[in-house]
Amino acid sequence: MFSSKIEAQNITINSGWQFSLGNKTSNNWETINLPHTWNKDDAFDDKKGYYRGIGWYKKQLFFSKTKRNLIHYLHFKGVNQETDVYVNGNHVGNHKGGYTAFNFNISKWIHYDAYNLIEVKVSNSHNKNIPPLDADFTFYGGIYRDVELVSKQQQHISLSDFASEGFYVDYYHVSEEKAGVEVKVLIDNFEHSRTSNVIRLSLSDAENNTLLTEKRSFSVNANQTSVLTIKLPEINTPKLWSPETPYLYKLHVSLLDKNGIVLDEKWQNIGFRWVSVDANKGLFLNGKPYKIIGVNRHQDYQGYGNAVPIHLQKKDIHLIKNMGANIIRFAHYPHSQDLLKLCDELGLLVWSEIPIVNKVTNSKAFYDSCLTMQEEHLKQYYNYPSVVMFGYMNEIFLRLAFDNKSTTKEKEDAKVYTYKLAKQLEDFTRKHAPNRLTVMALHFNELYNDTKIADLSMLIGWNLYFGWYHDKIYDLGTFLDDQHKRFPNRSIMVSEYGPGADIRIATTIPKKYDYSQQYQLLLHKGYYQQVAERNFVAGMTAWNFADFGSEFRGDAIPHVNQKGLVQYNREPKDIYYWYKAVLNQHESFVHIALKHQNMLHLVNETSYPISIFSNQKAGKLYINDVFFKDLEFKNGLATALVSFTEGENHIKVITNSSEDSHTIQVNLIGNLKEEKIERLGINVGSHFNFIDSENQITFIADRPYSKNLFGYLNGSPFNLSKEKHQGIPYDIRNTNLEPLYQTMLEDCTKYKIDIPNGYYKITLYFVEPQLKNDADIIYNLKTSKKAINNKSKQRIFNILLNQTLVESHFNMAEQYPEKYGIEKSAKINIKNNEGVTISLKPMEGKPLISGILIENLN
Ligand code: GCB
Repeated sequence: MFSSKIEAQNITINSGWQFSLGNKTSNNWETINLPHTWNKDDAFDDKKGYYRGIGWYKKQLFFSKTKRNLIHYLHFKGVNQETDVYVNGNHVGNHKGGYTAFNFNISKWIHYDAYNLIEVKVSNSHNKNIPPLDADFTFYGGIYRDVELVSKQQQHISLSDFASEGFYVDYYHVSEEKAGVEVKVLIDNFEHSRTSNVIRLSLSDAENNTLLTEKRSFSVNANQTSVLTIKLPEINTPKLWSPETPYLYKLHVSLLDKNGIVLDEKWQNIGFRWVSVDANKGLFLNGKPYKIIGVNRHQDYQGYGNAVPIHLQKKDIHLIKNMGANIIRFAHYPHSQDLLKLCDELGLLVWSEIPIVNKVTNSKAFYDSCLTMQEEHLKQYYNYPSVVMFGYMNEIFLRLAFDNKSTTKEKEDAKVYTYKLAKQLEDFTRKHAPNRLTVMALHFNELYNDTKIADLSMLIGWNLYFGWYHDKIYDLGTFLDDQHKRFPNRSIMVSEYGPGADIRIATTIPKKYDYSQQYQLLLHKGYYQQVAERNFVAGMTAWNFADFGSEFRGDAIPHVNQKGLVQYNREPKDIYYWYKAVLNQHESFVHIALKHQNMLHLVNETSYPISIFSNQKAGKLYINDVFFKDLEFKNGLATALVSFTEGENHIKVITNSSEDSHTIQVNLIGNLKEEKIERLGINVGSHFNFIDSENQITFIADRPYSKNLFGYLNGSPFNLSKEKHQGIPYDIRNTNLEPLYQTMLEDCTKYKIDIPNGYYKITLYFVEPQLKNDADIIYNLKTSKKAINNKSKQRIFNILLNQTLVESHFNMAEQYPEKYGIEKSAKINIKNNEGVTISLKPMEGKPLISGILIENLN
């Protein structure tokens, strides 16, 4: 038989594609490699919206006639979000959904000993029949995962069952005493006659000793698929899989022809474990209570969009494991399967889900695409022992909760059809993945209880933002207790929580919504404590492992959701190390939390509190090589109020088995008049220091004026509305100093800085917070520029530096129709020890100011 001579192949065809944005006749082809997205840059630039439309890819593939007898598939691991594939001009298939894999059998369109044109049309346009419809992340378009050309013998393990591996591993009787594996294999026969074949299964341990081998002969009719279910005998005293001991057995599945020649083969990790939930006692792994603590993850990465090389993605999983987490929720869509395999190997439990987020469309087409997506998801991710939960919806009533346009009837209908879809998906998931927990994530709203949608899945994840979007950090426990009391049969966990944090923001008085790392620590510590105290809470997954792209957002970095434990480029924030101190008990370590600062300006004081994280019990703190204090770590943390001296200060912490150090330049500001001021930045109207890391300038927290220093003589911090966090003006154009502009002082007519005599450049920073760009417009390219036309909101003021008028009739609404970050600079000669007084003299409305920078020109 010919087929045994030609090797089946699996070739990655990532390089040298031609890509054209828009229509394929547009003739602006460029050569690119996969993975690729066309939204890598435009989802982060200043103008609102990113390209959501069509892109074309094409490539020539040569097929030698020696491969004529093989069956050829194009295997796409992920294309966002709708794909049409053509071979030599023939439409070979369409796939909907951006996060699951798909295969097309292209054999019948191939010309042998010739080049074949492969064309792929991709669209990331909004499509009301494909989830996600709406979500807090960017829907980057493109072929953003690998593409493979898979060539198989005429009989092979099926590639046509929703692009799964073609076999499904189930476990039976798993316990400490014994464990069994049952495998269902699908075999496709493309021959025009009935064939006789053999399936061989062999199970080996991690040391490669074969434990069991099983063979089964069968025959398949011409052009048919055979399904075989083979139960391997139980093995005794199996080594159980867990995050602590991720022991993996290996299954080898091979398909042979009647002469014993191998036609196809696959390998699969086998992990013996069992998981259950109890409404009172939380989650159980291998029969023991097991608190799950970990993170959510999005797949994109700074500079790459969603087209992230797999080696970078794998680093995420190592970072998460190294932090000591035992679970990852891959949010809000299936992530690369390579990562799931790594979770098997490293020992991380997995929650995997499909992207039905915020709302659903009441159409058959939408329901169908959700169910197909879940079928792909379950079948493609079925075999990973790390996957313990399959989910299908996230905060599905979010839009309904904020809907003030629909009628009561429309809202009632939405509850009904959403529930109906959830019920179908729940039943489907239970049926097709019987050994997994079903799970759903909800937001803080009674709609889920009222509609009873929260009673559908086996485990409920609450996404809770107490202490951020609403209420206070310690209100979490009250909420959890209340839920437990009202729904005593429901198993719950906290599936999301976390505040935004920016490494450029530091404060000694952390406050809700200030984006400081210090507030991030307060909130995560508080949640950890409250969850740890409650046995009925299965665990928690922080939102989010890393900062991620969300085009419509305006956090301290525009277009990025900054709730990450690590930054968008995966550099850890302080909080990552705190988690490591609490959770990682393997590698002893200590970390000083001041590392993002190499300058410290202390106004009228010499001491500053620092935090140190360690998984050790105790340590010693040295400042400038002199013993300063014994440290005792509680819940991973020790703090010390350190006295600093002017200039370079060396901080060192030593524990039994680890040490860390940091050098920081300290500027003690006691009497400005007596100091030579090179540069002084002030973050007007704010309680936090903002470090402009690009220019190495610290804008110091504001203060009321006191003699020989600086400060405001009147005014109060500006708030757009009563709800504090909404008071931060987002989406400021023309700057990357957002946090400097986002906080400001209103109604301040006089600001005094007692700098010594000299020649200075003074820069003042302003923004009109009431101006709107198109920040309200979410997820599309529509723009709505609304300047203030309400004259009563205008503010017009003159700006004076001492007695000199530097700007007259300054009117941001009139002069800058967009929300611009405005800098005004003037040079001034200060004499007679008068310092500088900045006067903002109102002619209409209340003046306001965001920042001041003084630079010595002498
Ligand atoms: C949520 C959503 C998540 C958002 C997050 C946030 O509850 O599930 O997609 O990114 O809140 O940061 O607001």
